[in-house]
Amino acid sequence: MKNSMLSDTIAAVSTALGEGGIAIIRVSGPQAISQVAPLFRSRVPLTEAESHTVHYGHIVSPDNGEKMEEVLVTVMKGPRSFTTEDVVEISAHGGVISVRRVMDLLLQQEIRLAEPGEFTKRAFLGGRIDLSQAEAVIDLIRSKSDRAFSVALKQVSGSLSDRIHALRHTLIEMLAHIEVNIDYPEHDVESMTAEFIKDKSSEVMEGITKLLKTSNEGKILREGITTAIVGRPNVGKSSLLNALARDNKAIVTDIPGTTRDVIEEYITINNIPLKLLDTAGIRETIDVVEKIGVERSKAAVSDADLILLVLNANEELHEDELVLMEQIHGRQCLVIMNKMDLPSKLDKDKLLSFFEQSNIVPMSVLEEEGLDKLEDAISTLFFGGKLESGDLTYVSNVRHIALLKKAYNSLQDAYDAAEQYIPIDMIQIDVRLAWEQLGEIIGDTAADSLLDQIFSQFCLGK
Ligand SMILES: Nc1nc2c(ncn2[C@@H]2O[C@H](COP(=O)(O)OP(=O)(O)OP(=O)(O)O)[C@@H](O)[C@H]2O)c(=O)[nH]1
Ligand SMILES: [Mg+2]
Repeated sequence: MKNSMLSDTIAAVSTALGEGGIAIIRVSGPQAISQVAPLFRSRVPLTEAESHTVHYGHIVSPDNGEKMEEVLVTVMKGPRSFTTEDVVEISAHGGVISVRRVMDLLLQQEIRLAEPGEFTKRAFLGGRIDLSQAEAVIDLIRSKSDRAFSVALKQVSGSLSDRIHALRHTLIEMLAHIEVNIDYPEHDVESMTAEFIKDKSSEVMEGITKLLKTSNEGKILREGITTAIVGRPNVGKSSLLNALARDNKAIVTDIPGTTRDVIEEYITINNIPLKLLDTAGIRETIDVVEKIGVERSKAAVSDADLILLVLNANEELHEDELVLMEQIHGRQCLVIMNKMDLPSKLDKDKLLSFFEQSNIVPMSVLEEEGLDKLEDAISTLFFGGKLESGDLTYVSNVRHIALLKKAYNSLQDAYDAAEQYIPIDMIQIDVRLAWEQLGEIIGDTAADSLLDQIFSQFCLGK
């Protein structure tokens, strides 16, 4: 059924549009080779080319044989191709006209423009990758740090799929046991079956819990830690942003109230991606623009995953700072005692009544002192410093997380039912549900609308 939809041939430019070294146009479908052949002139006709070979030649107009572009064409016959169908990849000169000429000719054949993600969708429908692997391809493209890329690469290779398969395997065992039980109730010792169901449900629930535990870290790796730098005017917030970003992104002056708007910058610290937000210094003000800025600072604080509260060590704690400290109490935050190059006037005991010693970082941004300590404190806070070692399987996709939770709940229901000796065919429903919910992660039991929604997130030509 699925395959009848795939009989047409699709084409798209798979490289970024604009000028570049080369542009690659990808064509896929059961007829791809015979449909591109009339447009390609080379020593070996495309229809006689062996799989996985590259051919030099020209794209020609099929009407008059005029040479339209000079290209290299790669032939990959299915199922040993990305889409599992016959694939022809045309490497052309990387220019707008070149790409348009080739695409125009292709689209005059029985070839249509691919939808975003359609190549990957065919790889999925062809059974080459499952849904969680396809989704990891999107993550690969969007990765903002080396670490996030490695995690996505592992998922593309099937690390998450393997875990899901293992869990589902246990559920199938349970279902088989239950089935026998329903068919041959005379063989059953009721209490033994209940024990079996409880054991196996717990086992799978444990597996799910382990995966869910990785989800926080996974989300951070994927989306970055939203980090708000806040404090009173002139304490050195913009200086800190510049130091962490190693760039003069924000304006720094000795005039309090320099920063009026939220400034964003993406950085990575020990491979952890951070979205840094420099904000306007918080104080009472009658300046209309600054007032709006202060409001935005407060909004940034409430949305942040991490708050860096910057204080000027050369001044005593200000009333506004005490209010801020009250507000951020209990949140993930680090206190930066800046300007340590100047004599300290800060009441450290007062600080310690709000924050742990380990969350207070003395610094002098001006003299570049303490930056390493701050970076270490951030990685410890989020990954306990253990980021470099360990397994790279993280669940970060919200869809996967939601399904894992649902499957967990279904199994909890099965467990509770077994405990209460509820009839076995009722328990069967819960176990089957969990099996389906886990299956949806890898696309084994996914609706078409879901597939469309997922693949439409891809770029054209992927
Ligand atoms: N002595 C000393 N001066 C610093 C240090 N860090 C920043 N400054 C100076 O403090 C002044 C204010 O720095 P900014 O980074 O603009 O401060 P801010 O917190 O962004 O200020 P607003 O944008 O007004 O809220 C500048 O003159 C900086 O050079 C430091 O560690 N030691
Ligand atoms: Mg500033």
